[in-house]
Amino acid sequence: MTAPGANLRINGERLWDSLMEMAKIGPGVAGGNNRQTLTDDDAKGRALFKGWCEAAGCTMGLDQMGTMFARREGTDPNALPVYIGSHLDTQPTGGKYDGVLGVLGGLEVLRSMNDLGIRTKHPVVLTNWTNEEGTRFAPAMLASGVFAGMHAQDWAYARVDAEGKSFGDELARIGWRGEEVVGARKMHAMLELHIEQGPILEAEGREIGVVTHGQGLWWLQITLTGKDAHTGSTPMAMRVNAGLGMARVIERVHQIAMAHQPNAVGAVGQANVYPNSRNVIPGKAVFTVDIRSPEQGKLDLMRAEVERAAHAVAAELGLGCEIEAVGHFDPVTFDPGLVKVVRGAAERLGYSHMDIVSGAGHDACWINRVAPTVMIMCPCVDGLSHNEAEEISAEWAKAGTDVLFHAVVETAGVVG
Ligand code: HGY
Ligand code: MN
Ligand code: MN
Repeated sequence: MTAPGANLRINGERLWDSLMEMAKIGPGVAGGNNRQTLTDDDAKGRALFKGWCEAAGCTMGLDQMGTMFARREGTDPNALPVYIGSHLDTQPTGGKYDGVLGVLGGLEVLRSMNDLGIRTKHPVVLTNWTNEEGTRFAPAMLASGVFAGMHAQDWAYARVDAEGKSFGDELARIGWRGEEVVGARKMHAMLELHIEQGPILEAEGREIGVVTHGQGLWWLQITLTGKDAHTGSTPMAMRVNAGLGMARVIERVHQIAMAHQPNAVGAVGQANVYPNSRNVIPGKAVFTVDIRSPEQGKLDLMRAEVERAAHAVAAELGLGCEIEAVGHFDPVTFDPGLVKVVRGAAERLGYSHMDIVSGAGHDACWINRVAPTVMIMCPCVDGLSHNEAEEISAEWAKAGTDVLFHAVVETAGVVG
């Protein structure tokens, strides 16, 4: 398809206003957002997004995982649509742009196409994927995973949060469970705009990341069981301390990731000890190991080493040890043809750019299994994300959305 002219640009101010408007819903305590999936705030954000899409002339779809689809017609109704979008759910201490830039940047593309009277052969569908973050209901990218056939829908509905509420019940409670069969939609292509969530683009002074690959990931939930006992009167030799075991495993995870540098990361972000009382030796510890690498062999080796280390620590301390894989996807190679389109768009628009591997997981990582897919990234300040202080510049937001605009128009094919 022919590439659009360099003068084709989005309305950066309107985009920024929409980002700030959405940020008012589910505010955090330090300037960011706490709009976790399937909460009342998520429902409010969905309603605002739906109103904006309808005002832009889109027809709305909703599937059984609550994923929202806003369709802008093309001249050929039978042509498979070009999908754009990301997610509106946030971490509990999330930023204003993680996921949201991809959704509202996509909306800005539709608004700009309307302003400029652009008609495309393929329809364009803007998507809000349910539960990308996976923090309330593990794993991450849950709805896009069901869409790509990686998870059964019943399994997804049965996922529970820390209060024992199930995904399926909460989706019904907020009134956003649709009728569409998940995954029935077929795609011509999928393009996701997202902030980098890392320091590379800013450090290199580049405005655009052309995402060629994505890291693979394992989330391993480890449960160590020992014996509750008095922290004062129990002799050290008699203790069966699950908290100590967790501490040793956390250290081993760090050492394993460091031993596989470069291109390996590992940490424990979620950890609970029980009964979590100041003067009780923890009889149980439950924590999730997050390890990632763009290299399949390294990723699988790290998983084996973490599991071996956990069992060794458990044996040293006389603890029970159960390990459950609660999240996984292999390293991703995005569509080379779409990567070329994105790179060409950045070039044509005069934005500095570089190829990059996504450190974070995204819905695009799953959709890449069922359609040609690519990602576009913009920098974020100090590479900080999953932190309420997450920040981007309006210029970076505009640059990423301009590139998305060009890549969408080229992929969907301008008519007339
Ligand atoms: O975990 C991730 O990489 C994504 O932010 N859900
Ligand atoms: Mn995200
Ligand atoms: Mn995130």
